[in-house]
Amino acid sequence: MVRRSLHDVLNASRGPRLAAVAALIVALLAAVAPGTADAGDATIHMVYPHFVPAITTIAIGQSVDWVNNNGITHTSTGDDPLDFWARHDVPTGTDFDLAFAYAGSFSFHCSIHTIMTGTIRVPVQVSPSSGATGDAFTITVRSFVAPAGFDTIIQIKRPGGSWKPWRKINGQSTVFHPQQTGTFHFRSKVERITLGDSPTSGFSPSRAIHVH
Ligand SMILES: [Cu+2]
Repeated sequence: MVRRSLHDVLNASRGPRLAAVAALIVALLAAVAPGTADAGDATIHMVYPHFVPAITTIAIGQSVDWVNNNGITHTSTGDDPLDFWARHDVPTGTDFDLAFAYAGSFSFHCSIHTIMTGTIRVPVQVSPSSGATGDAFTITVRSFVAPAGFDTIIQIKRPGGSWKPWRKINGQSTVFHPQQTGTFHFRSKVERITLGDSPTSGFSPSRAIHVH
């Protein structure tokens, strides 16, 4: 009966039916588009004694979803002393979604099974990626909406040189005007300015600009 009715439907009015199917597909795609679902931009499975994967790379402003189907409770806890995020218990069958507004490297662990460790890596962004001396290159280190209480420390590696301190900012981005040709690299980390010992994250993955 099911097969026959489907056959009848397909032969009854092919044009309108195909349009309806196309509309349904569009609706389904919209339902699973990034940002509309509960799932994050990247998924970390909590599987004792590991976070899988152990290292996750996302863009500034994207989110990570810790998913636990392991049969036991785990936690997602930002490492001391930065404490970028507090312990969050994730019972089996549940998940925990967290957005990262800053570039940097953020290590975490399970507070229940401390051998479970992982890292979220958020690269700096550079735009454009190539240009001429004197051009304006924008180095972006955080999203528009970001938790307060953090500065961003930016380092630069000039052509032929090593990593050197460059700028400390509390905004989204800063502009670089190269005075020489070659490849320049940038990386950054956050500093928690509200704590006395000013703990920092690890440095972000770096990004390069090519000046000709
Ligand atoms: Cu655990």
